[in-house]
Amino acid sequence: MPQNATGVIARLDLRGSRPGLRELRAALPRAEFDVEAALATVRPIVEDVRDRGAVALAEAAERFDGGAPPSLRVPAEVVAAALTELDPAVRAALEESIRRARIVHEDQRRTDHTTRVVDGGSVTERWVPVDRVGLYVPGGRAVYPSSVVMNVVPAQAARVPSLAVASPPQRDHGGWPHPTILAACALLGVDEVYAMGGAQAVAAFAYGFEEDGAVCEPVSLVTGPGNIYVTAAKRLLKGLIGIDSEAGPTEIAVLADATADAEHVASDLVSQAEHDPLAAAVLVTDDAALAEAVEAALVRRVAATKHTERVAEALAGRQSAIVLVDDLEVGLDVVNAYAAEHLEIQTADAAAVAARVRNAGAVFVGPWAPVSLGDYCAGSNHVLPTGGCACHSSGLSVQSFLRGIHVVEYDEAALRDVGGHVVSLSRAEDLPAHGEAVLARVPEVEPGA
Ligand code: HSO
Ligand code: ZN
Repeated sequence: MPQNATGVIARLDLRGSRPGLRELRAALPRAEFDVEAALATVRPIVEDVRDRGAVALAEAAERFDGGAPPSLRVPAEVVAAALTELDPAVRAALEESIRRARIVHEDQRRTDHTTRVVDGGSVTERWVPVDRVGLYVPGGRAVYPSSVVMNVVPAQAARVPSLAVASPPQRDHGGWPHPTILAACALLGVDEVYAMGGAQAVAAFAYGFEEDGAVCEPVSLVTGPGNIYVTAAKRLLKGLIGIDSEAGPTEIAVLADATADAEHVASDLVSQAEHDPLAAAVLVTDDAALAEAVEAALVRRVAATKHTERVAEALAGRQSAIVLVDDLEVGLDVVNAYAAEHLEIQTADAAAVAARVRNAGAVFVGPWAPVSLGDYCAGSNHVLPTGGCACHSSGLSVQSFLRGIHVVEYDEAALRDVGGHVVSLSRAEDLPAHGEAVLARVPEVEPGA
C-alpha cells in the first residue's frame, strides 16, 4: 500500500471504483494473527496441567511468570486489601463503570418465551445460565480492570451461579495478580481468584485441579482476552469448554465525511492504536481535505502521546490506512466489508448512516461517542469480535452466558394429530424405530396424516 508524504499512515485510494466484497476483502488492511502457529507450544502445557494439576501450574508459573505464587488461590484478605489500597478516583470510576454496565446488561437479559404451536402443543425457549464460568484477565503490558468489569457484569446479569477469575502472578506484587485487578474483583463481589496465567490458566479452568485439599472445579465456559497462547489454549480446549470469540488485536474504523472534526478522528485513531503495535486504525472518508487534516493531526498527536513508539508502529503497520472513497455509499460498502471491532460514524445525519451498518462489533454514533467512552463507561460491552468476525459473531453480552433450551410439551391429542407425519418422515429417512416410538403411544395414526 502506498505510503504518503508523512509516512504516518498508508493511503488506499478507491475513488473512481465500487469494488465488490471479494475485492474489498483483498484490498483492505488487516493484521496477521497466526493462532495455529502457537498451538504446538501450547499443547504440552495443556496436557501437563490436565495430568499433573497444581504441580504443573506452579512449574509453569516458574517458567513463564518468573516465579510461582505463594498459592494458586488468592486469599480473601489479599483481594480485600487491594481494594482498601485502591486510588479513590480509580475506585469511583470503576464503580460508575460497573453501575452503567449493570444497567445495560440487566436490561438485556432475555426472558423465557412460550410458543403455542397447536392446541395442547407448545415449545418454550428457556434461558439457563451456564453452571460455572472462568474469566481470564491478562497481566503484563495489559492490566485492564475494565475488562474484569466487562466479563463479570454480563455473567452476573445472566445469574451464573459460580464464577472464578484467573490472572497471572506478578513478581512485583508478591506473586499475586496485579492489585488493580484484585480490587476490581472485590468491587464486583468476586471472591474466587487464582494467580495463574497463560495457556495453563485456561487448561486449569477446563480440567479443574486440587491444591492443598481445596478443589477448583472445572468450568463450562472460559471468557476474557489474552495473548496468542491464551487464545491458542482456548482453541485447543473448545468443545470441552465453551469460549467467547477469539480476541485478536484491537481495531477502530471511522467512517467520516466533511462534517467530521479532524482532531476528534485523529485522537480516536490514536486511542486504539495505543493498545498494541498490531492494533488497526482505519479511516474511511469521501473528503480528501479531511484525510489531509487527519493525517496532519496524527503526525502531531503521535509525537505528543505517551506511547509514541507503539502508536506509530500500529498506524504505519499494514493493518492501518486512510481509505478514500467517492461517496458514503461506497464508504458503507467498505466498513461493512471490513467488519471492524469498533466503528465510529462521524458524518452528517450519523444515526441514519449508522442504521445502515450491518457488520461491526459496536457502532459509535456521532461526535460525542468516542470508542474510549465504550471502553470504560458507556454501559456497553468492550469485549467485541475482531479480525472480521463481526460478520458472524457478537460481542460479549448477557446472552453469552445463557443457553436457550427448547422445552417441548405436547398432550395426547396433539401427538395423535401430527403422529402420522412423524411416521412418514421416519420411514423416508429409513429410521422406522422413530415412527414406532410414536405408534407405541398412539397406534391408530396413519402415515401421512
Ligand atoms: N479497546 C479495548 C478494550 C479496552 N480499552 C480496555 C481500554 N481498556 C478492546 O475493545
Ligand atoms: Zn481501548
